[in-house]
Amino acid sequence: MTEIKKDPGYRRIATEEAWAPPELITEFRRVLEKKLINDPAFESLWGYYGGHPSERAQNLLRRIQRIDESRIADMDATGIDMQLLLLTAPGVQVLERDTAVSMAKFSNDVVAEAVRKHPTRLAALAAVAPQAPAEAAKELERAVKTLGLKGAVINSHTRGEFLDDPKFWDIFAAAEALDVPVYIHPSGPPPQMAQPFLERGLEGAIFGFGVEVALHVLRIIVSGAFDRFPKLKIVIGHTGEGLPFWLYRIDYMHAASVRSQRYAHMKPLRKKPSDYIRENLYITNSGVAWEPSIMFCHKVLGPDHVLYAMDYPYQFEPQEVAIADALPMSDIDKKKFFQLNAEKLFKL
Ligand code: 1DF
Ligand code: MN
Repeated sequence: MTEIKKDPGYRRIATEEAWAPPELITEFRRVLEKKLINDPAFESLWGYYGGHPSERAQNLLRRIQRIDESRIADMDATGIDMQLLLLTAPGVQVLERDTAVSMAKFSNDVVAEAVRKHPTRLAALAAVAPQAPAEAAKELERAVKTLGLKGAVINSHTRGEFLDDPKFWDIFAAAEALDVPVYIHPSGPPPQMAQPFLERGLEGAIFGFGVEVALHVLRIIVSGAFDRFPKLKIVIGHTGEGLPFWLYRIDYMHAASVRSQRYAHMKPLRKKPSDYIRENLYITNSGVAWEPSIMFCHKVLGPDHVLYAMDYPYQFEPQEVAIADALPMSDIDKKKFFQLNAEKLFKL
């Protein structure tokens, strides 16, 4: 095994680490068995992790349900000082409204208890059910104020609907008022988008996840949500799901589209799309232990908006910690990347 440096001069805080209570896995299986939802990408994802005999699926299923000493042991073995826990995709968002609301509360209570037992090693984001926006906003407030959770995780689209729809904006209003971020974590593309991905097995983390989140964030930007909620902070993983690479073209084409009045529904924004990406967006390197991609994001978004993440247990590769340690950043920027940005953004 690769040597992982002890005392590198920063705490390694991993910010997109997945967990799921057994009760949620049971719900996933029920939704699949009873065909309660039309979502082929979800069927592919949890049809696999929920029961495939392969070593990858079995290890995943075991590890993801544990938020106890065995998880801490995996963290110790890989030099991770703290994990920020996110309810795994698609979270409660594939459940019926009332079940989703109660499963979100239940999960938040369970994860808060684990954090209480290991306050220096674990922190968590709150699950919310966008199916019920007003309840979601209330649950976020409860989770932050009474449970000490650090923001919200939303596993991207909810039954094919995206957060740029103002019907969801109670959630943004609550996050802004509480001064906590919303982490938009991927799930598979919704049915109206999934077919061409499914035909080649590309709907999951290999590509479909990233395309769907990038689309989701861009929808939020052009909707004007950040003009309505200028202090709203959104976090996305996987080195920004490709978005930083597109900024020049998005700015140019957005300005051209608005100026030419090509789209009646594309309204002028107060700022350029890239301004919102630099100011309102934070990105993590979850699942991407690759210098060119991380350093590109670092250059485009600046040293204060790029954070470390591992994506445990989906991507539990000890040598990737050594790769991140070796990134060509100044000492202070590396400390920001691994520790200080996470402490500030999530108030750890
Ligand atoms: C996978 C990857 C699954 C990530 C995930 O949650 C996930 C995967 C269901 O490899 O199937 O969070 N990821 O973030 O890269
Ligand atoms: Mn993930």
